[in-house]
Amino acid sequence: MKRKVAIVTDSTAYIPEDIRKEYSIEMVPLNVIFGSDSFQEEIDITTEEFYDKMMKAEELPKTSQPAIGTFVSLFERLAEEGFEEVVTIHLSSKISGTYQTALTAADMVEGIKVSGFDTEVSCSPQGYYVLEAAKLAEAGAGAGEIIEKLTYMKKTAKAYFMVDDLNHLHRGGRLSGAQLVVGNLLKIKPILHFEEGSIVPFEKVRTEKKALARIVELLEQDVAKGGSYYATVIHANRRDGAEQLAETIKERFPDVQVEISYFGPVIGTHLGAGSLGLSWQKYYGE
Ligand code: MYR
Repeated sequence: MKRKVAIVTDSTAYIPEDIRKEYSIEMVPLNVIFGSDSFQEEIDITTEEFYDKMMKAEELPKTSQPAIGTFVSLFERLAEEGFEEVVTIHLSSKISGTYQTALTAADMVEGIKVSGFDTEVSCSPQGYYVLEAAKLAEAGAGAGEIIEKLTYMKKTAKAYFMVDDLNHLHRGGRLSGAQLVVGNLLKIKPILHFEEGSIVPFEKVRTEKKALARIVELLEQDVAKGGSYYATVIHANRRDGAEQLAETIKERFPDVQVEISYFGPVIGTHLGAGSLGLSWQKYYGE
C-alpha cells in the first residue's frame, strides 16, 4: 500500500542521511554563512568541517532559514508523486522563521494538504518527533492522527542544555528574558531550556559539573514517575564530554535507552562549540 502522507522536516533535526532514506523523510536544509559564502548544512558542509571552519574564522558565522521556493518546489514534487497530505515538522517557530515559511509555501501549492507541527524545540528531540511521524505514516495513519500523536508526545518531552559561552546565544538574539542577561548571567553557566518554544534560563548554576548533576537529577525525577524513557546526549564538537554523560546515564538508569547526537552547523552557530545538552522523552503510548 502506498503511503498517503509525506513527512518533511528541516536539517536541524540532524537525522543522519541513511535514516532519512530508510524512513522516506524529506529534509529541507537551513544555511550557515561565513562572510559571503553560504552553505546548506548537512549537504554542502559537514558538522566536523563547520566546527573546524568556525574555529579558524575571523568573523563568526550567521544562519538563515530556507528560501520559500525550496518548500514550494518540494510540496509540488510531493503532490506530483501522488501524496495527498504532508506533515511538515520544524524547529521552534520562536527561534527561526522556518516553520512559518513552510506554512506560507504550503498556501501557494495546490493539490496537496500540508499540516505543520511546531516542535517548540530543535535537534534530536525534533528528530524523535519526525521518526515517530514517519513510522505512523508508514503504518497508514493520516495527517490528523499523526499531529494528534505528536502533540501528545510533547507532554513528556524535556530538553536541557548548557553552553560554554552565552555570548553566542545573546549575539544571535535567541535568548529570551534579555534582562536576565545583563549583569552576571554571562559570567555563569546557566542551565537553559525551552518554555513555550523560547529559550530561557532554567536555573543559574555556577559550575558545569553542578549543572550536569542537576540535569541528571531532573531526568531521575521523571524516570521515577514510571514508564520507559529514551534519552539523547547532544554535543557541539565535544564527543568525550557527551560519551562521559551517556555513560553516567547508562550506569544510573540501566532501563533508559541512551544515544548520542550533535548540534550541527546552524545550531552550533548559536550555541558555540563545547555546548552539551540532554533531552528525553517517554516512549509513545506509555
Ligand atoms: C535561522 O537562522 O532561522 C536559524 C536559527 C536557529 C537558532 C538556534 C538557537 C539555539 C537552539 C538550541 C537548541 C537546543 C535543543 C536541545
